[in-house]
Amino acid sequence: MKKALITGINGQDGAYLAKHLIDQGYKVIGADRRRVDSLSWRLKRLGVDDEVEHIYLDLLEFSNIFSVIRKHQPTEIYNLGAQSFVAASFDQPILTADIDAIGPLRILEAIRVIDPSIKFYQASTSEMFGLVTSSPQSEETAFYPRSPYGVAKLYAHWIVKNYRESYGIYACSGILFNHESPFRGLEFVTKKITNHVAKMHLGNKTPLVLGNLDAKRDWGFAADYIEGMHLMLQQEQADDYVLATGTSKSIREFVEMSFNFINKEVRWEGEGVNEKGFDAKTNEILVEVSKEFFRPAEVHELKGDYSKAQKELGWQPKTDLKKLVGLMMEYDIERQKEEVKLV
Ligand code: NAP
Ligand code: F7E
Repeated sequence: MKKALITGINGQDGAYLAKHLIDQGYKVIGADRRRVDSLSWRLKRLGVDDEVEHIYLDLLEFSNIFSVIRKHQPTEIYNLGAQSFVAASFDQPILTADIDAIGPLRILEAIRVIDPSIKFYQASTSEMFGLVTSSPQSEETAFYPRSPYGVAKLYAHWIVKNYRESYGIYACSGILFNHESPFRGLEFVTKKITNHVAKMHLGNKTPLVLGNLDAKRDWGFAADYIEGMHLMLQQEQADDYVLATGTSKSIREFVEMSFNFINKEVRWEGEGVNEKGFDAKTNEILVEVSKEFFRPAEVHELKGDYSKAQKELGWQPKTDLKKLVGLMMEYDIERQKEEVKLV
């Protein structure tokens, strides 16, 4: 039986990947750092929490990583654990580097010593392209990270390549562009938007406050992307692959699509931090801009070229942005209704 160890099991991707692997007959060891309370609500919502063997693993602690791998002897390790919020990496750059750059190195060292036949997946990111040098971005595009998060992930990306070339370890990096879902963490812009718009739909009058509305992202659906992660570890040779949709939309457009879902049109007025979004019919203020949510250095535009993954893995995205916004809005409206019932 194949046995997968997933770090970051309680995050968005960890939950979807666990479900996918369990459906494929895997035994899943779900690892996350220790917390006072369990945070496995995503696994519960997907109906697989009881099938996952939960263990503690902190990417900061080598002895912990080493003994977990030696004890459980997984055939595949998916390293999804990370300090994954770009904005927070400017406040905690050293912690981010320790978890996101040295964390994967700790796992690779444990694999090298314990059993180099263990296959390894590293969650690389389009944030490594940062201030892009060409568009769309593929596996061949030069990197230019713009945050401590992007720089840390770039170290991890190269150390994966290095261990593959130096020790023959089957180690892959999936260079994934932004992928979202109803289970996205609340700080990320898509979820912040759909969650707030859902609240406004149910009567909340507080405007949604955002930062840079002009940044553009290539957004896909997380459940599609984790299938690509799994495929990367099933090839004859380990390699790195971009997963993306090949389309790019602004935060402003994502806001408009979310309000459209509740039958509201947004009319924009003003510029920069003075810009506001109004309900085109009622003139109610829907959106405001605050400096608080701008970053010291911004990634202005990302758009991925997933043709290598399509050709070699047979992978392609199945969910377009309109459908994704619909899935997130439906979920958030229902969840807000449940919370209202509890009060
Ligand atoms: P996520 O929801 O933030 O999940 C990350 C998980 O890592 C969380 O459960 C977190 O636990 C855990 N973690 C944090 N610090 C840790 C530590 N020291 N030791 C062990 N676990 C730790 O992220 P995601 O969206 O599922 O993304 C999965 C991976 O893909 C991440 O590595 C991310 O950087 C990368 N990635 C994501 C995207 C995207 O668009 N989603 C795109 C490219 C790459 P806490 O809840 O306790 O913090
Ligand atoms: O920001 C802008 C912000 O935090 C997207 C992570 O999963 O994807 C994610 O990183 C854009 C940025 O995601 C707000 O300035 C405007 O340009 O949703 P985000 P991210 O930074 O792209 C990559 C691929 C990863 O690897 C990361 O782990 O939206 N923006 N206003 C805002 N962003 C946030 N969070 N909040 C705002 O109010």
